[in-house]
Amino acid sequence: MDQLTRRRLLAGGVPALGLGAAALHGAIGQPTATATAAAAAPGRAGDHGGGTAGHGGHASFRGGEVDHEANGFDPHEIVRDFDYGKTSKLPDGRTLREWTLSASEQEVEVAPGIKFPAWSFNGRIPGPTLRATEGDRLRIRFVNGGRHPHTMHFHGIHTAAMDGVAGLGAGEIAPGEETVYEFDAEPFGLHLYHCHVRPLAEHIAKGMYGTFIVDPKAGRPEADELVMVMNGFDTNFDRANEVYAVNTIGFAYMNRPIQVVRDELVRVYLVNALEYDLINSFHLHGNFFDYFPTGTSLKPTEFTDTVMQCQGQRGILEMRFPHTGKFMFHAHQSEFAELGWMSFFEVCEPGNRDALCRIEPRKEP
Ligand SMILES: [Cu+2]
Repeated sequence: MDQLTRRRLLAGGVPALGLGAAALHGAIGQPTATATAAAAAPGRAGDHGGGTAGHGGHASFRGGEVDHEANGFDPHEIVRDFDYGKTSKLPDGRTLREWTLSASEQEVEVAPGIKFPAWSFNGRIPGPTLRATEGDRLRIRFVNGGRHPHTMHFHGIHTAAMDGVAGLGAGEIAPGEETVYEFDAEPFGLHLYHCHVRPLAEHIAKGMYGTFIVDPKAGRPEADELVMVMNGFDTNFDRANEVYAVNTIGFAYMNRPIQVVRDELVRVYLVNALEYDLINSFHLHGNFFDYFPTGTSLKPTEFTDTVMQCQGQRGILEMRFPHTGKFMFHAHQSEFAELGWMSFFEVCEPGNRDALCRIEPRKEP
């Protein structure tokens, strides 16, 4: 099994991944993963070897684009998609927010031609970004539409019965079964949820995680808000990742940058959902940012251009770009960057948002 490692893939050019992964899937009898990149573009191996930026600042594993429509989700929409749930008022005046999340199984093209047999919440990876205000009552109906037991384990403060782990409360939710998790939104900050069924790393690495934001009661300053979940995919099931990304699709924001406006406050909710690698990081070019670890304080602890996060760690970044143009952000682990975790901000002139910067629509509460 050691004839195909990601380090050999890097050394030999990433396009080998397609064929290699397919061969391995056959060899070890893994389910439906397929990889068609090499077949789709024969003889071009090495054109974009290593997945680094090519002509015009584009990058990919071997050229081509991921079919977001076939995947059922688009990282360019996920990055500004916040789900406030269905809201109503409780007798005590508090806000009740309700969601339904379903676990399912689907094939996801995580890089051009590289398909991964994923498990997901609501058909997308990362799952919906659930957002509430400190003190709200939250009610999450979880339906297991997959073929394996799953749970939803939320970070935050709640009772043991609502912790979403085996043996407590509803425990593991069997295929076809459902449960309701209910608790208060506390503390304010940037949290996450994920499946907590063993083998834990596999359930998470399959794609069963999402962002959970609890806003402070007084809110945060107005900003262009982005959610970025750093993740990776072990496409040959050797407990090492072959593809790295923010919001699942390698190089998605290299090929189509995230557009922001000069001098406008940009706030990034950064979550590390990566498995198999202990540390991930976020490095910004041409600028610095304030960093709020776990988002639980309104005072930043650091003014920097690089933060690292271990598994499950997260934090809020706030920045303003003084200069227009394209600025990279990527993992400072160069190996991760070359395997997909490399992106661009494109900073546009204020007032020319429509002409120079087509900003994706935001979902309002
Ligand atoms: Cu699971």
